Amino acid sequence: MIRIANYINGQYQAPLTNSYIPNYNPSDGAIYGDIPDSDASDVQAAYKAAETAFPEWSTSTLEERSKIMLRIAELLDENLQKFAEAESKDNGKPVSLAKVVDIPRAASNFRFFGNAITQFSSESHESTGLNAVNFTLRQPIGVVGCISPWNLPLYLFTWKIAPAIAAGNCVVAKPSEVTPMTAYLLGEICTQAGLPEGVLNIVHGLGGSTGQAITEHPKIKAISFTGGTATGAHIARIAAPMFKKLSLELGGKNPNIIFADCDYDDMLQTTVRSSFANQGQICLCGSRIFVEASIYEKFKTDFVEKVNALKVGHPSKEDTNIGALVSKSHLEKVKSYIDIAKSENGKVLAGGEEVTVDGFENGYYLAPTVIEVSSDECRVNQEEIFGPVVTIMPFTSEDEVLQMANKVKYGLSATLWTNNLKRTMRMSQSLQAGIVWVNTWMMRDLRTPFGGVKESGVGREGGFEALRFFTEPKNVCIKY
Ligand code: TXE
Repeated sequence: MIRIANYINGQYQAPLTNSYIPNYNPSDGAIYGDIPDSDASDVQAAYKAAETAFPEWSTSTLEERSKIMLRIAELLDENLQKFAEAESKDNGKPVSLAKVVDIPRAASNFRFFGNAITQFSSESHESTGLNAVNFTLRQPIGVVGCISPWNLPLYLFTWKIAPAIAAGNCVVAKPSEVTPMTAYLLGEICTQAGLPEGVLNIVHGLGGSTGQAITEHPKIKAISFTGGTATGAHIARIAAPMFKKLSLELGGKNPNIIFADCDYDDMLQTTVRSSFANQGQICLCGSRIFVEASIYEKFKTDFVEKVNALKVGHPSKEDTNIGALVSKSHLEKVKSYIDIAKSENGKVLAGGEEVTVDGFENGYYLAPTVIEVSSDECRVNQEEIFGPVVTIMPFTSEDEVLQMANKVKYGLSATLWTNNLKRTMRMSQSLQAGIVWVNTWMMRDLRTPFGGVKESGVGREGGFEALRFFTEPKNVCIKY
């Protein structure tokens, strides 16, 4: 049993509540540790540490901040295996995936923002004829709150923390209670890298108590949140009357639009990945696949064959493509959508069933599932399932598919497969999404703005957008 602790003021500390919640291993369904069930008193202790650290950290040189952040990145790289195994055990994802995606990306987040802060600049405006010059000071906000989800635990946790501290803020952060382990391990790395006490404080606990206390804290002036849309709306309701800065990265129901003129093999291979990577538990997964009618039957056959060849297995096995879903309750939710699909005349072409993995019979495994739907308006095509379930249906014209693609409440990302340049431009302009990938999926350049429209969120993370979010612009006008 592993008992984890909060990381406050550079020290690991038991929660003031002295209360704990169990932590499950999704690959076998067993409890393997427990985590602090922190409340507002723990959040207050974290806030105090952050407040105390702020004057010094916010006036430290960019070189000092950058050096520490690059060291954190290096230490994450050096501890790749340990972190990847911890992530896999907590989340159910294949260790092989955590080793090439989650942990390297967490290191990149620190490396990227450690460098970006040295290049961050602000505008100046000479007011000619008025003998005045205006410039913008970009000052850190103070103490900020970062709340992250369970699907890409350390990856998304550090995607918020790194720009926040690079910009000179001090942080009270909460990882998901479902996947707290790598955030816990990060504390030790930060201490080793020389991050001053109190700059980053990590409080573990449930959303409704710990997360709520961060959101409600009157002196935590900004909240960066990634998670479900309903939770995002709840946080927005609390934060709005307190005039907090808010960055919300929420759910998605992303279209994957395939035209007959695409590079077929590349499309097919990438579509398997964009459908089922991380057990389909990525907000960017292309869960609605629209295929041009002329290649629909061929695609259907080839896709189903490839999906059936994916190996569902224990996350520690090298040949596992699909690991376990994150929790029992999430597995039940995803399965319920398969039943909904059937009741709406959806045809299950692949998967649709739980999988029993030998020796791990209580794990949360589900076969990658492909559902052919007859209408884009059915629930499985409209609601976020967030698991290894995709729908497919044909389309006949660009206008038709554009309408269907946009006819959901979400607008995070869209993928387009075509070699027609004019169509690429037309569609990119008209798709209601924060990110459009053309002939690729989830190719990330950390300088680009990242986020969604409609109910997929508010604000953008990434690059200078994140540094802008975590700073307050102040106009200084000097008359000379
Ligand atoms: O997320 P929650 P859940 C979607 C996906 C999933 C659904 C619900 O559809 O099925 O959301 O997942 C914290 N105040 N995504 O329930 O609850 C919580 O502790 C403050 C999309 O796991 O939104 C955790 O740290 N914080 C998504 C974080 O919010 C609160 C990734 C996210 O949890 C809180 C994950 C509160 N009142 C799920 N309640 C994406 N966009 O990538 C909860 N939290």
